[in-house]
Amino acid sequence: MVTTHRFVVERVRVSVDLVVVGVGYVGLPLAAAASAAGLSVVGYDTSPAVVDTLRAGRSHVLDVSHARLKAMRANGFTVTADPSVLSRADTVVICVPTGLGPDGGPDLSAVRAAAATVSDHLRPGTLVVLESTSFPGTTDEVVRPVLERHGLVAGEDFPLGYSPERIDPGNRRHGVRTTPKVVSGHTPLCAKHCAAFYGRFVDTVVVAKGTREAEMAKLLENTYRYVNIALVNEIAVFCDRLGVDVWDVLRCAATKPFGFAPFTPGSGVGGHCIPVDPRYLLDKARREGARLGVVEAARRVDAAMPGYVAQRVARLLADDGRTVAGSRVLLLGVAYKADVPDTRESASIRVADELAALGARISYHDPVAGPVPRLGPPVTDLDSALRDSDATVLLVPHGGYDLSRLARNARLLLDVTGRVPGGEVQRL
Ligand code: SAJ
Repeated sequence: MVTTHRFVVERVRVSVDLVVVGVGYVGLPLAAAASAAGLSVVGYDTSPAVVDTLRAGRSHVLDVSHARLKAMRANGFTVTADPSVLSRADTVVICVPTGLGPDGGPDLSAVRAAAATVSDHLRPGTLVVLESTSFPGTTDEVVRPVLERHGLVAGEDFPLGYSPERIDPGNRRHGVRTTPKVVSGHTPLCAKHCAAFYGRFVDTVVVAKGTREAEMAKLLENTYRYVNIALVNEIAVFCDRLGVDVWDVLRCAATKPFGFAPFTPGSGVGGHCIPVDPRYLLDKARREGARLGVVEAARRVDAAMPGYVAQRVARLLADDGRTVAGSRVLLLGVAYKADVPDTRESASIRVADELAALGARISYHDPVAGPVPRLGPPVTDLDSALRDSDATVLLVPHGGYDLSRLARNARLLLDVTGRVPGGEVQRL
């Protein structure tokens, strides 16, 4: 008699140390740091373009080079659009965008969708961490109910935490491993799990009292920048009225070795964090019936800066006997900050709108950021554009600009950045 042995092979679940949900400018550097520390990491993203780009070995994130991505892949890093990988995760970190909705308020749709996908594949014991920036209560009141919708209970069946991202795009000095990481948990035990996880690849872990403290800490960090940028912008406008050189004021003030953090005036605050996060704070305050007067005032100052820059251009042209209407104005820099190829919420675009409303004929150049569709194609020949323009405005001090050359070749130059050498240059 032939005995057939039927081996019942339990599907061996090969666990993954970390699944990052959303491999963008926050998720990919996180994955890179964990991978470099030897963790097995999988990136999960709903964008086929992101998955295909990374699978082709190309990084779409400034702070993760192709070489670093290659090293990650050599360490076993893979990317997928298949959420079933989440069922094999020991830890899931959600790094999806939290922007503004059409009403100007918080848009948590990506966070909700990510939490729903995680909940569909959540296993008992999996640590789930939210990194996306949002108002206090998001982890507990928005994410937790979604994760629990199939019956698992946070703090009992799985640990739940919040740890704000602190990625500074383009910052070569501070990365994920070397930037202190604030962590928190739904319960003290959740916080311990969260701290132990990040402690595997981050040098310094700081445990907050709870998820709301960690959420608020992040909003404070960025709103602090927003308010102080508004302060120096307000001082810059006042100095202009007084005939005081605000750049020399800032140079002198910055010598104070304590109690003063230098900020620079400009055309306004751009990017997907600093102009957005204070709106999350203001929305939370509104819903709680509270007023944040300092933050509201900063918003008014920031909103006025593009118009102020446009007025300064008009003044520059008027001193040259020209009106803005019909003048050719060249804008240098449409990225939201220097040396970052990103135009989201760029104040430069708001300056373009203000100048166009005054009748100026706008052209623009940016050596780093791609074209801005609604401004038309950028100029490619900078020298001829400088010669052909009635006025040039340096809005973003990209490292690739030869500032002395700009001063020599521009007919009229307004330097919003305070970087162009030479006493005769008009500055903000
Ligand atoms: N800006 C000024 N004056 C300043 C500093 C900045 O006008 O003195 C403008 C910039 O031009 C830019 C905007 O503000 O348009 C934001 O600049 P940022 O340097 O804060 O850069 P982000 O938004 O790319 O990154 C910030 C992080 N930056 C720093 O801490 C230096 C940090 O606040 C957060 O980790 C990150 O946002 C985030 O993701 O929250």
